[in-house]
Amino acid sequence: MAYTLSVLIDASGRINFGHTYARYAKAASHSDRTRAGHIQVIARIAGWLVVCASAAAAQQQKPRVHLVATGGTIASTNYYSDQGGKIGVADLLRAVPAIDSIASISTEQFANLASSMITPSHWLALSRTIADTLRARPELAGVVVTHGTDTMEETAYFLDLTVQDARPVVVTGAMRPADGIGIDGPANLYNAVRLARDSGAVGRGTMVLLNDEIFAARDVMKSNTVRPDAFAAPYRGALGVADPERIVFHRTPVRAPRFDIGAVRELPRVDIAYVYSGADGSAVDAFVAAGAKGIVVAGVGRGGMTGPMREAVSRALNKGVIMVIGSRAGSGSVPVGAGVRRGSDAPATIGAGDLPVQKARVLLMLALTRTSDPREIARIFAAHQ
Ligand code: DAS
Repeated sequence: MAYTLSVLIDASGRINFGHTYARYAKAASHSDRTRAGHIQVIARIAGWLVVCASAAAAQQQKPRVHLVATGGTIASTNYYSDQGGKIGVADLLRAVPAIDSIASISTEQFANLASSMITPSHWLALSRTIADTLRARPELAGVVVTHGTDTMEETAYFLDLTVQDARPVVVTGAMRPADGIGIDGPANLYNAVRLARDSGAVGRGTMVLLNDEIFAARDVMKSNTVRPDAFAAPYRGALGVADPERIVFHRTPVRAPRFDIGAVRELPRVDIAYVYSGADGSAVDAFVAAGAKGIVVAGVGRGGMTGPMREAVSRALNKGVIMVIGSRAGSGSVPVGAGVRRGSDAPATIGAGDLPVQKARVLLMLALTRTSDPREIARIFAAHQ
């Protein structure tokens, strides 16, 4: 039996239902036809409500992931011109419609900056935002942060050292801009969400995902200026991979107790001094004069220095500045040591272990929020190897 329904809203705003119930169209009385029409409308509304309810239920069953956007190439357009543009978090998501099928995403535009503009104050604020969100939303599976790649490893390590929640924080970005050719941003974002909602990611801390590879925030380094496979963990290797079928973990990262930054308003000044042939001690002296509480030296090989630099380091130690010695080699370790000279209480340099100097700086900044005792700081560095 064919049935046709029409709804007309007249000039006075009254809703009129018109309908034809084919077999009875002629025979049925006007009130019967009206009743049939109303039933039909109610049935349709009920059907629509059922569809909405099941869509909402499906949405609720999907893992929930919170996306915090901070900027970087992934959010940049016209990148290689002097008229660069930016896109916001909604456009980042629009480029990856498939995300909708794997997670229910909430978003936050924390900043829209090149990562060279991200400062230690941003680290503090970002870490607090993530911690607050995780605390307030127990239903979240994890958090994804989009970030410029240039200083991604520093922000990611800071988050790894300060976010206490066991749920994963995944930092991602892109080496190619949002309007580039063969762009990597959408795939990286999609895989980052897959990782953030993966139950195997719980307890692995902050991770960095680009180019299908998963790295511990502690171990990862940007190792190329433009290529999509720019990220590597030269000393310890990747944590796992985002294969098309599943997230695969090869190992669990080393994780020491986190730092509580609840009462920290500002991070202490820590600088990095680079060693090279003929380097004198000017950089170290200048950092001390500028008020550095700690200095990380990017030594040659296993932490070597020129004679004048060694003298500048001794001067800094005598003034109570904490001196951490790493390597500019890019891989390998400088033994941590005890923080004081053997047989005396005179301060000694502390080795960075296998932390790259930019990561040793992050750890030293946080260690200095707890103590300025070199022995204690050496213990903290040892615990984070
Ligand atoms: N635009 C640079 C940055 O913000 C590079 C990048 O994101 O790849 O770090």
